Amino acid sequence: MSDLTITLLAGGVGGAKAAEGLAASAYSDATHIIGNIADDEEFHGLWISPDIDTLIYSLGDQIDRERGWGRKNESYQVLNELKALGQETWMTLGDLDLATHIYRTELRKQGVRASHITQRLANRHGVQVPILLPTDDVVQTQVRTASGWLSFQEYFVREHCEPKVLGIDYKGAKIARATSEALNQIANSDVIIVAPSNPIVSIGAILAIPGIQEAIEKSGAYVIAISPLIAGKTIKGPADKMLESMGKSTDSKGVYQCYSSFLNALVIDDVDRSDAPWLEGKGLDVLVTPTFMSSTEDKRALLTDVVAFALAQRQQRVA
Ligand code: FO1
Repeated sequence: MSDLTITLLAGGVGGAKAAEGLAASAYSDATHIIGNIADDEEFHGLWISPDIDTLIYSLGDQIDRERGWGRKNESYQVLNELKALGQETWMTLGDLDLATHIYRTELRKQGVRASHITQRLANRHGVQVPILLPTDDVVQTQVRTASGWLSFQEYFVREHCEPKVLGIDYKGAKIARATSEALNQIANSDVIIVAPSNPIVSIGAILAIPGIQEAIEKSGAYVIAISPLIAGKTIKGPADKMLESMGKSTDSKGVYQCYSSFLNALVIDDVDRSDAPWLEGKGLDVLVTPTFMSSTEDKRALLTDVVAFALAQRQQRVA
C-alpha cells in the first residue's frame, strides 16, 4: 500500500481515537493527520494547543485514558500553588503537561513554526504518524452566548457547555495562511477521512482556513466522514448541542449538511441504519457499522473497515 495516501482531519477526543485506529492499522504508513488548532488558548502566560496535544499524547500512549485529555500518571503541584497564589485554575494543567506548554511557548517566542514545534513534541513521544497543522497562524474558535462571546475553553471547560450556543466565530481564520504541508497532503490524497470530531468547532475550524476546503473539493480524493453522533447524541463533547444551535439537525443529516460540498460517504452506527436511504438519496455511499470506539482493537477495526470501504467504493466510481 506504499502508493496509497490517506489524510485524517481530526480534532478532540473523537479525532484522537480515529488517529489511534489508523496508527494501529495496516494503513499507518500511508496516513498523515491534519489536526485542529482553533481550541488553542493562553493560560498562565503559556500557549496551549489542546487538540494537538491530545493527538500526540494519544498516539504516544501518554494520554489520560479516563479523561481523554492530559497526561497519565500526572501530578498537580504547580497548579495547586497557582491556586494558592489566587490564580484561576479551572483549566486543569498537570505538571508534565505544563512542560509541554512551557516548551511550546518558548519555541514560539523564538519564532519556531507551530508545525515544527508539533513535530518536535511528537518525536519526543515517539509518534510515528505525521501530524500536520492547517495553519501556523493563530485561529481561535469563539462561542457566542446570551452573556456574550466566550473562548472555546471558557465555553467547554469553565461553563461545561451549558450556555446555549447562538453563534460561532473562527477568530483570525480569514487572514490565516494554510500551510503548504497541509495543502500538498490534501492534493495528493487518495482518501480523506473526517474523524468523528465536532463538525462545527473541530472540523469546521480546519475547513475555515482559506484554501483548505477548496483543496479538498479539488483533490479528487474519496472523502469519507465518520459521524460523531450515535442516535443523535455525541459520545463526548457538545457537537449535538452545537449542531442544534446552528440550525442543523442533530443526526446524520446534520453532519451531511456540514460537509455536503465535498463528501462522498458517511459512516453511521447500526442504530442509525434508518438514515441510510436519505443519505444515499443525496448521492452518498453509506457504511453502516458499529462506530463506538473504546479499545484499541475497536479503533483499529473501524478505521480499517472505513479505509477498505472507501477504496472499494472509489474503485467502483473509477470503473
Ligand atoms: N477538558 C476539560 O473538560 N477540563 C479541563 O480542565 C481540561 C484541561 C485540558 C488541559 C490540556 C488539554 O490539552 C486539554 C484539556 N481539556 C480539558 C480538554 C480540552 O478542553 C478539549 O480537549 C478540547 O479543547 C476540545 O476537544
